[in-house]
Amino acid sequence: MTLRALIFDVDGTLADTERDGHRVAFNAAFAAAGLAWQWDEALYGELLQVAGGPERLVHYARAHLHSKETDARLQTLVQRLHASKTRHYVELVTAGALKLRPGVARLIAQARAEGLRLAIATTTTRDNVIALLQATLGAGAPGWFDAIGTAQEVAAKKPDPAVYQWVLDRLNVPASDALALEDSRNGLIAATQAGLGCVVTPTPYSACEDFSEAIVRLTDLDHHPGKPGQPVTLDDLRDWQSRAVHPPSA
Ligand code: XBP
Ligand code: MG
Repeated sequence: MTLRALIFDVDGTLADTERDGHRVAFNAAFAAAGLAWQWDEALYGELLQVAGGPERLVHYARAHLHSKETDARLQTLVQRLHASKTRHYVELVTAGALKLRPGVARLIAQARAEGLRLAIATTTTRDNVIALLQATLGAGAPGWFDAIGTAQEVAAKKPDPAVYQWVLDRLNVPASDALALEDSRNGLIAATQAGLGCVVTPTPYSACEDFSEAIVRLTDLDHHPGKPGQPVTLDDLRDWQSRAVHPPSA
């Protein structure tokens, strides 16, 4: 078992995108459409249990607003709102509103220097991923990733493992030779059901979720749970992957 590939989730893992990125973009889309909908931080935390923006919108309309629209009419509205939300999100990200989480750029650089393959497995929209990679890592950054699995490549959203299976097929690497990095329970379930070991770096939104299946839970990639003041290195990831045990939580 050799570590040959790192597969990154995007939202919450590469960057803490939800509260100040996706949520803000959803609200901008609601306002632009003349809707009085408003997702505050607490409500958005609840809505995050539903993976995927379009699915989240449908859930909100049905479960919170008790919408009686037909499925077809609701889908039309949701598609229009979601396209607008994506434009607002890309604009925010391109303007530099979101930063990578600690240690992400360093580990990506280290992985590239040591010849590991890189991939993305996310439920979000492809345009959002490309914009985030370019705004934070540079115009050529999407080309560093051998597989970018998004909502455009795979319809089934996490916790379904389909996006991880798609990425592993593309990489042509067995799950035992790759590691997933996630921030949420939905993501952890998707990765582990695809046979991957998974390192979890929760966000404030996901901090109370159950991560018992994770190889390790970290505050972030710049804080090694067992070595105070030390960052997490590729060797640490190799070590955790090979032992597949649960080191102490940060
Ligand atoms: C993230 C998501 C995404 C974003 C919104 O989950 O659920 O849907 O919240 O993006 P994960 P879209 O990090 O597990 O991939 O609106 O483009 O779907
Ligand atoms: Mg995530």
